[in-house]
Amino acid sequence: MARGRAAAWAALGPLLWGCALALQGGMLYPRESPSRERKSLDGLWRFRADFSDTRRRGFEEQWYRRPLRESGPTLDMPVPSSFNDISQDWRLRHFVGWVWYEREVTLPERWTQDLRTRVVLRIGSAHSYAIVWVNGVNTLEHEGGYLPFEVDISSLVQVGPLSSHLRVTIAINNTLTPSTLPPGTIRYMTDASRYPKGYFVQNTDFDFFNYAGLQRSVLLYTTPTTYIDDITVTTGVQQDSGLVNYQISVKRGSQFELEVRLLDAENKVVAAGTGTQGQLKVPGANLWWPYLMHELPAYLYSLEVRLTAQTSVGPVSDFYTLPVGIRTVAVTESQFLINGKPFYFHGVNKHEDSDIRGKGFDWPLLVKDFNLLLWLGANAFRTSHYPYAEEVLQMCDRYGIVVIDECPAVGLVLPQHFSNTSMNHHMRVMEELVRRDKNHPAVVMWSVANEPASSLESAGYYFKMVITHTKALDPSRPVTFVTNSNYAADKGAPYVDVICVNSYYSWYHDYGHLELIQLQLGTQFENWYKTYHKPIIQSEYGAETIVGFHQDPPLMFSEEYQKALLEQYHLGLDEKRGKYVVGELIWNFADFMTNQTPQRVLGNKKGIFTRQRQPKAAAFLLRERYWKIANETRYPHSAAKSQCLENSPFT
Ligand code: BDP
Repeated sequence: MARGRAAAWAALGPLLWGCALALQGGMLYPRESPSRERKSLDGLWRFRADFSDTRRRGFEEQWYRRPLRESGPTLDMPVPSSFNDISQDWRLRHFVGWVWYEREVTLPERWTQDLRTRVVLRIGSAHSYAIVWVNGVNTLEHEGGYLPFEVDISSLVQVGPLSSHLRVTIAINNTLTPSTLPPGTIRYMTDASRYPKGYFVQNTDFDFFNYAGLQRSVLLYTTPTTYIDDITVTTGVQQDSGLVNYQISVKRGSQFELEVRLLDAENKVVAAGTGTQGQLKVPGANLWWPYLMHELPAYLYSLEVRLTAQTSVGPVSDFYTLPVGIRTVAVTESQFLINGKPFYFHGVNKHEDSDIRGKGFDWPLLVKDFNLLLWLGANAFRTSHYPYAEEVLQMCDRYGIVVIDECPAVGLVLPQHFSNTSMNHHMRVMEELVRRDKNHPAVVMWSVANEPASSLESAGYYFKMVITHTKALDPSRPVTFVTNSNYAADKGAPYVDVICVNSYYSWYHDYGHLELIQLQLGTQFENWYKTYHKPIIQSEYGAETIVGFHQDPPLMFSEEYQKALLEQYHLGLDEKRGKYVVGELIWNFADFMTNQTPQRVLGNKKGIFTRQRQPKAAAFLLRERYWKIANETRYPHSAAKSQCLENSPFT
């Protein structure tokens, strides 16, 4: 069985994709090209939270009909950012309900006058339900944070000489319900002696703060009216040739021609083709490798697609360039293979989280985090527990950092979270995720959930369906979910390709008893492996640590305890590394904000870096280990020798 799985993904890779998305249209990253322009709407937006009892005053008074400042006071709100930590008003920090954003913008004349131009409004993410109006006209609704959505607004802006002024209004509701991802519940507190009338709280079962708002870039971009709507690339390797299979979808045109060229990193054309689908062969291809196995930056080709079409308003051309990494991914009974070589994940779990901007995308933070990942010798991370910004994955493609791409299914702990309504929404989110991230070579596996109650009877069918659907969407990558259930009770594990297991020995159990870790970890691994014969990743382990707390012999919460706990885990991991354990991802890269509870001191402190990205003692320990593993697992052809810890440019 395991060999069959490996054979399916190795070598050639799938020629074409198995299953059409139920979603309409592609979601190509908006890139500039000779035929496409971009206009960023990032910066200051007008903002108001609807504090009315029902939270519906904005709809009753139709705030979208006029400039927001005319219906009441507004705040300045930076985009991208979460709205929660920006103001000094504690009510806004905890706000649950509708918030309103507005931005006015002037368009270049050619966008509004040239009928061969298509104008698109794209929202990088809006957590969690969004309604969008353009000049007061309802144009789009979208459910789910963390993924982009867009709308063609040409007909709204190409209406007359004065149409270049645009008012974009976005209402966003951060309420989580049993059928959203992640799920949550609103609880009304009805004891009048303790709570005022109508008082409610948002309950969730996940361990990060539910930051919300326009947390990623908003922009306008153009394409011609007949345009390249989507490109799907899969890659394979045949002897020393790289294979690039492409499939292109064109919208709003039947009379068109497509030319495709593959350029190497020096901009030399190495292969070419025509038409909506085909295979390009690259003799002596440079493969995309994780950076510690080869070199930095990782090798990327560019797929240039050129469309020429005849339309009723004349000829149009469209150009789009997609970075392509040629690589294969396969899983055997005990290994995770990249380009046919065993790959060991030594990395981290992250969060999109920082002071003040919450989950707002931030370039300085992104680059700092990547510098820290290289310093650490981390070759992989999981996007715990939701899809990260596209710019993050682009960095991973360039840096050769491997990604387990997770959807926001975290906190599925009640039977109703496994209902048909939830399942349909979950499948749709996977469609949106695969549609957005399918072309990133760095993404080597999908994770459909984190720590669901997978021992519930209904979880079996649920995960069978969600995983089967994801595999049909993308037959080129393995699929998993991250479990903390007992190996014998887990109903979803039969359907995953890799067992990803979280455990917190000597933290949430047997507090302080570090001496038990090796035994318990060994038992955990043996149990899972003998039951499933699948490779295993230790997808979380760690200890809460307050920076600057010292205690020797180690006690919980001290830096010494975090180090000692990690050391015990590493001994247990080393027992099975090279056998069937194929990875370890520390929880967590950095401290991050959570809900307020007596268990959390200004957030979760299991980071090896603080929230301000300064190292705790454990960071140095992990760094020694990761570089040691990198040096042991490096392949002879690798040019990465200069990156060993001693000679590293980062030491
Ligand atoms: C794990 C969860 C993660 C938590 C972590 C912890 O997957 O989201 O933050 O525990 O408790 O169970 O620190």
